[in-house]
Amino acid sequence: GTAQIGVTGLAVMGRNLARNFARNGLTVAVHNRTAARTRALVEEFGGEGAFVAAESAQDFVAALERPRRLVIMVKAGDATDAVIDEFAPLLDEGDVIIDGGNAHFEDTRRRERRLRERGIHFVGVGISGGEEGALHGPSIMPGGSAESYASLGPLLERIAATAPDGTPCVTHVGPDGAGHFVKMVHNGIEYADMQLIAEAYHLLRAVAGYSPARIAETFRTWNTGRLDSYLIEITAEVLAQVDAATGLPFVDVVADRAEQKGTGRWTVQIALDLGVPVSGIAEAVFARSLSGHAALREASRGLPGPSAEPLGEEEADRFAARVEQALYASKIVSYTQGFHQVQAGSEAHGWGVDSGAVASLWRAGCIIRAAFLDRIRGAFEAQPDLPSLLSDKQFAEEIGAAQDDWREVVAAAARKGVPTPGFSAALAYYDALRSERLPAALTQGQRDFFGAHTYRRTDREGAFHTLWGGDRSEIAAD
Ligand code: 2AM
Repeated sequence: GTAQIGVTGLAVMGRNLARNFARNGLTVAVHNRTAARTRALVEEFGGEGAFVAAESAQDFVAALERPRRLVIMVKAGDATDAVIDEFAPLLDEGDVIIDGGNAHFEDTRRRERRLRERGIHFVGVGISGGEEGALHGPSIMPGGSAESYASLGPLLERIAATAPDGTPCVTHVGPDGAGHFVKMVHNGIEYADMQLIAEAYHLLRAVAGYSPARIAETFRTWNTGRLDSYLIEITAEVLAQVDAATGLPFVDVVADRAEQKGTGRWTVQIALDLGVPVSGIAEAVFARSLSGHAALREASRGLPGPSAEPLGEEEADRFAARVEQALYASKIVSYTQGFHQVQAGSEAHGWGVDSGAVASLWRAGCIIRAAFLDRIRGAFEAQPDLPSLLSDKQFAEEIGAAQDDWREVVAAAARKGVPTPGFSAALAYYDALRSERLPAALTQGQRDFFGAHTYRRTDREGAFHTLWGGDRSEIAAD
């Protein structure tokens, strides 16, 4: 075969990825269960580059140069296993199967183990950037063996997004499921970013009394500063949109029930297993879930709240500036939590993930791309063992400068009855981390009281138990 890479599964993501490879000078074998899609791709886009259309699995495999590199782009789950089962018997030792779907990293680990026994490399790759990214340059998060990356990496570099400094947004993240894990956390951070932006909008609307068009302008201004990011940019577009049918702002005619496909939920589930406090991501997942509980919301509509008079013009503008501070500070916390989870996953699985490299490949192509990520990359580069983003001098200074306004905004939200679970959780995380003493000491006392769970002391080594039901003296417990 002559094709350097093959793509099977030619729905829009697979088709765009195949076109991206071809447009960048690679010969691409294309295949789909239903051959009509393969034919359609070549008919419509055949002029963009060198495609080899294969109708059967055998033809597809035969079209690939060795070691074969075959990208699976089907819906994550059973379909992935079905396609692996179809192709694996046709492959040889040293061939590489690449799963570009949104697989759960534990599935990727299982598939990698199974295929490794047969000498086949299995590379789970997180791909972010949606349809447009797949075509014009996504952010690519490959896991799998370092050996497979040696041959695959140069091909991925050709199609990846390019960061402002010219670096392609692809790096070998780590072995087996590391790529899909990092993609999962990316999506969790995306949920948190979106929630924080939604809260900023809600506050500007309900507290400052701004119109959607005015808020669009505000976001456009913010997008020229430290919040410069894809999500802020598209938020301005969405807020400026006017519904053609009614002439109303688009946001006012869209049903306020947020949906989800599950990667945010996975992030939180895994975080719970790892014991990582990703409260911002969790609040974002819960906020979407709450919005969808129509009956519960309907039944609660009559509950009392504060009076909702918007601020005067001048006060409103001052408040808007404070919201920018609160948004930025909360965003720093979201990323602090997300990178904590990346490191916790890396340690649990022995992946050796480099946080700076992860920040680097999120700088372009993906949904959370932002100027901010280059600063995170810089922070980890300057200090690779940075215990937390909040320990970085610059971020600590910025969040310190924002904290007064941040508190004002959270307080105003509470007074005005605007729900800000993201801002509030982020502030609580910040305050908890900087606290000298936490009430966890009291929690330990309670646990010892009802369950003899024991506690440790600040002044002596060892575990202790107080005889709560007896004379309340303390005994050594180990
Ligand atoms: P299809 O065009 O034959 O339906 C998204 O659904 C993509 O995944 C489509 O290209 C689809 O192929 C493919 N797909 C879904 N389930 C599949 C399976 N079990 N085996 C092979 N391809 C599958």
